[in-house]
Amino acid sequence: MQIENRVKKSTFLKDYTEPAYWVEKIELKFDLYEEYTDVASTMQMYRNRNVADESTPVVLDIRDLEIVSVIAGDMVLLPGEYEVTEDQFKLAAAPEHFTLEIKTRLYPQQNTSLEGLYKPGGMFCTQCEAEGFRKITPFPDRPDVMAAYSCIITADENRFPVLLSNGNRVDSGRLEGGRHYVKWEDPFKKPSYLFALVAGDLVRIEDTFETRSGRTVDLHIYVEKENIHKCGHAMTSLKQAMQWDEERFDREYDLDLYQIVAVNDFNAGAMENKGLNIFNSKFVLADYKTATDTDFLHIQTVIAHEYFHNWTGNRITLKNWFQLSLKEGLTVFRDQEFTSDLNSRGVKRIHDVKALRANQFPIDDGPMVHPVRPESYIEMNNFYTMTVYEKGAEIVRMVYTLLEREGFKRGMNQYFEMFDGCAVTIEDFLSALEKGAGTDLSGMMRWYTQSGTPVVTVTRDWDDARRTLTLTFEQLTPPDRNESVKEPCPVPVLYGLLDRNGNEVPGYGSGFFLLTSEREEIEFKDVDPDCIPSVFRGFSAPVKVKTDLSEQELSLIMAEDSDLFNRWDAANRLYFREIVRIVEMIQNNREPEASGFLLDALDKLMQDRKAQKSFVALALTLPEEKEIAEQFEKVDVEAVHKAGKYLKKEIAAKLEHRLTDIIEWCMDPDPASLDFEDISRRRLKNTALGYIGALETDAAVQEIYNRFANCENMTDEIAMLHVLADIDHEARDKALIRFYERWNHDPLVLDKWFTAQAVSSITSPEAVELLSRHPEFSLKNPNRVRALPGAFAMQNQRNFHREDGKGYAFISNQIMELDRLNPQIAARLASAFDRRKKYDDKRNALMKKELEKISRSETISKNLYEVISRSLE
Ligand code: B3K
Ligand code: ZN
Repeated sequence: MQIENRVKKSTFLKDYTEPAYWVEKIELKFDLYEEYTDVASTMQMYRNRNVADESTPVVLDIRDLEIVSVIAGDMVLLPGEYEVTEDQFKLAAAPEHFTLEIKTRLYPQQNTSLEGLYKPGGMFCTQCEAEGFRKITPFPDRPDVMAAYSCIITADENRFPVLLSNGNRVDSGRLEGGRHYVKWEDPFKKPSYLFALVAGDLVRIEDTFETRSGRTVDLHIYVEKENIHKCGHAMTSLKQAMQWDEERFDREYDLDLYQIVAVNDFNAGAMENKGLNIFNSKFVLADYKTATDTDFLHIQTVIAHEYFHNWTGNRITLKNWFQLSLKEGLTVFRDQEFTSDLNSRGVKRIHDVKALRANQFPIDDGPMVHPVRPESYIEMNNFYTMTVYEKGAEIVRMVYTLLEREGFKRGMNQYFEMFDGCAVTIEDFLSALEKGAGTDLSGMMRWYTQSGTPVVTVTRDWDDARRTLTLTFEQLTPPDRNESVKEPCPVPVLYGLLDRNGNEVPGYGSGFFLLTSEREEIEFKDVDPDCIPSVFRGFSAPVKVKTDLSEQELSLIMAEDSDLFNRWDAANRLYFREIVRIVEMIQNNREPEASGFLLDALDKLMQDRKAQKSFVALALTLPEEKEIAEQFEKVDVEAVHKAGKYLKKEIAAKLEHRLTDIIEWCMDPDPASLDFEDISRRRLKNTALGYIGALETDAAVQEIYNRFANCENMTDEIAMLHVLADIDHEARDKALIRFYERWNHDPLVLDKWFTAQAVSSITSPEAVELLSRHPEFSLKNPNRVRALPGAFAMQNQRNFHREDGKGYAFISNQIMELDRLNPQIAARLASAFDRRKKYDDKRNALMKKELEKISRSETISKNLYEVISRSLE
């Protein structure tokens, strides 16, 4: 019964109250040893008179902590003089100002949750967001308590020559017994989730950045010795981000030192600790032999994202965790803009929307549905979601559209001015923008508080006499567990109008209108009857759009629209329609057949030499099976797989000559170059080769294998491996063995080897289970979990959902084992079952059985409990 309560306790936004005591200053001392770590924390605290008086107890958060001693003021307290429960440390009362000194003993080498202080490999590091600081020392571990930190670290000098924390290094020296110490002081007050410590035998690359006011900032990136040659791209990205933030947002860096450390075992992508970012090594380390173009782009984005947090998150932080999107949605928007400015805006937009539709829209339709600002949580870490991050960024983007570039900039400057050094709410953010820009944003708050994806239906009416086209927009958000009736949201619509040849109809080039109610109309006067509306250009709102456009009209938009996003979107819609049609043919035992109009449209696209190559690659990419699954009320797993495979092969067979031309067109990019044109060449060439591979003839397989064996960089090598891994041919094994032998010394590349197999449509549950017993597989490394069971459950529709339920059983066993080690990652993996209701009764029942099995575990973590119990509701 006790376990039940432990995991069921929710925290509600409506219950928020200010903290009873503030922490002015905290001095930390860490003595790191092989078997344990001693932590001494001395806090200067004072009462918050708004909410507390002399009888108010001091309550600090704790988790899994061994308390060694407590001194309050000058008094050593005996254990009976303070109270320790499972999650709280309590003093009955305290004077208005007081000092509290608490010593704890930690066992970082046993900490497999990778939260708090832990010891991956031979180093020590911390991860405190969201609530990990309480695993280090008792503290009001909430983002609105901002304190000044200092930190002394002592450790063996040989084993841990590098000792890092936030802020500035102010002192260091030798100690007895081969030990040494370093003292750090952070001049900026911060919440506990931004505290960080690193100790290890690391090397660094160094650079400097001169800020626009003329200060020199030292930039250090720390890695393990063998990776020193792989940090250059991360450093370049950091400097690009620093410069961009000065130019676009007037934001300068505020300390004299910026440090990044790469860690192999890391739950998230990276962490924006003040002055000491800790990164998953995947988002730091890269050279062209071991990292793909996509990896390079991700590094640029994540480095920038964490850097941008220095202002949006650190200088201005959150009043409570419910406001998470205030920093994450806004910072994702900023990193998207950065990437768009540096690379291709249109291509970036397509990638982002594709990811949002594939991964966020399904959350809104599943058991974890929550508003961008959630109302409650059991485990905060479960709310680091695409909804909070990416949908949050879409809301900021809509605000940006409404205020336009200059208004938005004024609004942001107002926000920085008003709230620097404060812990604030999303309402504060919107009101600062309103004030700065002088534009009313009322209504936008609904996007944060109401869950679900609005569906906007656009219909056309033609009035012959008036030569007027009327577009009617209707919005409806389906009810969910949060609200049974949804209110309309303000939906910005960017649109244009094309004539029958695909030219913009003059006067309607960059139309904008704001849909605020359930139903509104716009009129196009004095136009031709066959003009075609192109709506939601650039995906101007995170909604599902339904239109009455015909295949021919979509083909024209795909070929001619001036908006790159809508060109891609039209192609994507054509694919969906086509595959749904083919699925129905298969279900009715009819011979599948691809439509002429689609082949014609693709034929044309493949000959478009004016188009950007990355765009062509995206427009030629068929939707993944999990995206296709979303098109159906109930998914027919095998038919979807067959339809996708058939269509790809048919396109390849009918347009092989065009594909060959494309490969020719994309010849010889410099294998080491990250120039956008070179990246685009590789992308398009590999997309075309994916089609060639789909032919599955001996000649095609041979060609792919030859290319695989002669690759000069990882982008090409892994692309060819994925093609081969999906073909039942002896070349598949040969390639997998070759790749393994070549790369098994490099953990990040080995992850790719696991993933290539995990996502292959011919990797059975039995095969993936066997891989999970590979000596190189470990549940202790989150990247490896994401690479194998994660990739299998999320991206291998056909085999995860195999009819006999073996895929489900494998994943649920992994989840249960993982939950004992790392609850955060276990809960992530458990979301694989979230689409349960999309599948037939038999599969649904099999998934339910696994969920019930997991839910019966007596040691279930609250992370996992929250996800599983919602799934079972
Ligand atoms: N703020 C961190 C994520 C922390 C995850 C905690 N479970 C990285 C980021 O979003 O920038
Ligand atoms: Zn972030």
